[in-house]
This record gives sequence, C-alpha cells and structure tokens, in this order.
Amino acid sequence: SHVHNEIASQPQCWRRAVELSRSADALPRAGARVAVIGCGTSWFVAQAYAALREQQGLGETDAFAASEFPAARSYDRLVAITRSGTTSEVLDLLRLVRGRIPTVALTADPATPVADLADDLVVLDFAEEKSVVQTRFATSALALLRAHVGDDVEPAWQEAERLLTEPVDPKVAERHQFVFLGQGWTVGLAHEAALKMREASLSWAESYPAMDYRHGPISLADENSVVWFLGGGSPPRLVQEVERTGALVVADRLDPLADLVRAQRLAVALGSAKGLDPDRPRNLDRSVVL
Ligand code: F1P
Repeated sequence: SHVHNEIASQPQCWRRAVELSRSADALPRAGARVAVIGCGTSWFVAQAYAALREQQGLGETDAFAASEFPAARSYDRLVAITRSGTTSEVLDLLRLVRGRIPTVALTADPATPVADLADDLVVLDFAEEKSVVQTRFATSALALLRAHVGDDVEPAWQEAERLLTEPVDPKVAERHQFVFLGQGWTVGLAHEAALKMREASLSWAESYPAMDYRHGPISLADENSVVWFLGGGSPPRLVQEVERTGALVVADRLDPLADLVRAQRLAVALGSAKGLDPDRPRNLDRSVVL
C-alpha cells in the first residue's frame, strides 16, 4: 500500500519542510492576529499550530474547522491547510473572506482551485500522497509550521527514524479501545492519532485534552483500553488514575510528532490485520467535495 511508503518517508519530508520554512515569507509574522483553518486532519494540524504559535508568544492564534469559521470575525491573516486544494469548506471560506482577510494556503497540489482563491501559497509538493489517509502531508505541514515559530524539529526526525525500525507493540495492538491524550499543542496531535485509528483500522478511538479525560470519558476505561499520552507528557497523578482502571498506559518521552508516527503505524498494522486496505478507508474520499 502507498501509506507504508508515505509513513516511512516522513523524516526526509520533515527535513525538506524545515528548509522550506526559511523561505515561506507568506506565513504570519510575529504579533499578527491569525486564524488557521482546515478540515479533518488539516484541522488538527491547525489546532496544533495555533497552540504552538501562542505558546511561543507570537500572537493570538485561533483554529477552526473550515465550516465553523465565525464569518464576522476579522484577522490579520488566515492560514488555510489543505492537502488536496479542493476541499469544499476550505474553498468556500476562502471565497467568503476574499479581499477582507489576507490568506495563505499550505497545499500539496498548486494545480487546484485553492491556488486561485488564496492570496499566497506554500507548496509542499514533496509531501504529496497517493493514500486517502493523510500521513506525511499533515506531519510535514506541521514540521514546517513548527520550524517557522522557532521550535526545533531535529529531535522529531531523529526519533522518528529510530521508531520506524521498531515493530508495533503487540500488547497495544491487542486492545480494543484507543484513547489519545495531549496537552497544549499536542491536543491536536491526539485528535489526529485517533482519526488515523478510525480511518485506517476502523478502530474505536477517542481523544481529549489530558486533564479533561478525567471529567467523564475515563468511565469507559478498562482492561480493553489503551490510554496513550502523545509525546509522554502527562500530569503526574493522571497516569496512576488511568492505571487503576486496568487500561494500558503508553507514555514514552518522545518528540510528539515522532510519537504520532507510532500511532500511524499502529493504525495501518491493525487495518491490515483486519483485511482492510489502509489506503482506502470505508466511506471516505481523498478530498471531501460537496
Ligand atoms: C482533508 C481530508 C482529511 C481526511 C481525508 C480526506 O482534506 O478530509 O482530513 O482525513 O484524508 O481529506 P484536505 O483539505 O487536507 O485535502
């Protein structure tokens, strides 16, 4: 399947993304008030970037699903993320804010309608994908955005290169409910990890901000569950609380983007074991067009 190669090529793609970030002048400058939008995976990348940009003190940054942008709001810049360049909600929103908010789109394919609708483009053609399930475009877009806000991406690609040679953990793979938790910018990554599990393996997967998991969803945890702290970061008492439910805790100290690669590989392995084609999820097209 395509997704295997696309997953394996991520460390190289991230290196190219970091190079590209140096010339991506259309990305927002420090101090600008920014909205970031996308659908599905691209929305989760938007969430991660928004939290990271704020954390770095670079300015107020709000993430929205493209369909939920509050139309009356004004921003200094709108960043649209879309691998395909054809997703309906993204294109509709770019039309809506045209001439009012300057826009820049991150895309894998500049020969698509997004090129006409966005004021500027950042093209990650090296991260284009054949699989419906997004892996390397999303992580490369985030690597580029991380580098642009001054976050060091080198640990991510070094760790990912090592993790790609390790087998999927059979103790994790035998469970039936998968919960991904994050904090700050890794909340978006937790949502993305859960989406990969649903798309590629039709698994029961959930995701929450780590502290919010205690406020109800933990009721479902038992010896069938995996509770995975993306990047290993967790409020100390929470791990003990989760362990008491019988759930298997995954909390390895890793760069969160590298840890996401482990979740992608788990999703594809479980999907293949179920006889699914991990490139072609049930009920999903490569780009969702209304
Ligand atoms: C986003 C999206 C993904 C989804 C699937 C199809 O499209 O809907 O979120 O997981 O891969 O595409 P795009 O706007 O980034 O092309």
